Amino acid sequence: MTDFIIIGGGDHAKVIIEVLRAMNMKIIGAVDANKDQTHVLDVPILGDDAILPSLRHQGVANVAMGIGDNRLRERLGKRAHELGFSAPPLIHPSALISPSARIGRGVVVMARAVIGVQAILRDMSLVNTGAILDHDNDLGGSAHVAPGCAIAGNVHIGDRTLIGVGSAIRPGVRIGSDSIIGAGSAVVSNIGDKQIVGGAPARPIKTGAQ
Ligand code: JB2
Repeated sequence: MTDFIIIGGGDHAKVIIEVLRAMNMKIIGAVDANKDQTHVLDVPILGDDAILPSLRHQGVANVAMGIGDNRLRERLGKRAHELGFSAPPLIHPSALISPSARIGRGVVVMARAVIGVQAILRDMSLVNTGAILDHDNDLGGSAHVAPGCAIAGNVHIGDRTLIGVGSAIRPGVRIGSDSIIGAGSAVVSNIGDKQIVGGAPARPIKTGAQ
């Protein structure tokens, strides 16, 4: 059984705990910035990020990123990498992953998600519960596709972009980095970097504000 430390002890960490258990992985504990917190579900909080070097020194090899915020997940994932931790992809057993998909370091694919042929999930990206990414998608590093999204084929999504819950994206659309697609959007044309859009069809809400 492979040992994991979870980085983060909030709501996303709870979901990660269940993915790890469904994969039959062993959880040593979690680290969280909130020193007053003792547990996330029944998993003990061992301390804050300052204890990561000693955990690595003690032989703990793997981290699971229990942080939903894309920028924070990216930053803490890089730090864990620098400390020598591995971040194996976490794929819930009920997810359907094409054998030709490329899955990066620290990627998480939640329950009932579907990843199509020759899709690319870059490092630390997150495909949440029941989301569909069809063939030839390219999901950027630390990007997040929220629950129930339907992403058609050949869509490119940039680094750290959030696709809000239940959104739909037309085939071949390109979405830049650091953008937010609001919940329930229908994206039918390209979206640039650092855009915040919403609605059907999706239109700018505000720009450059992230
Ligand atoms: O630097 C940090 C740090 N900063 C905040 N290091 C560590 N180790 N932990 C940090 N945190 C902790 O992340 C906070 O103290 C808090 O316990 C946790 C964030 O918890 P929260 O429940 O606010 O968010 P989340 O990231 O677990 O979940 C969000 O994203 C998910 C994708 C929520 O919006 C969920 O609903 C969503 N499903």
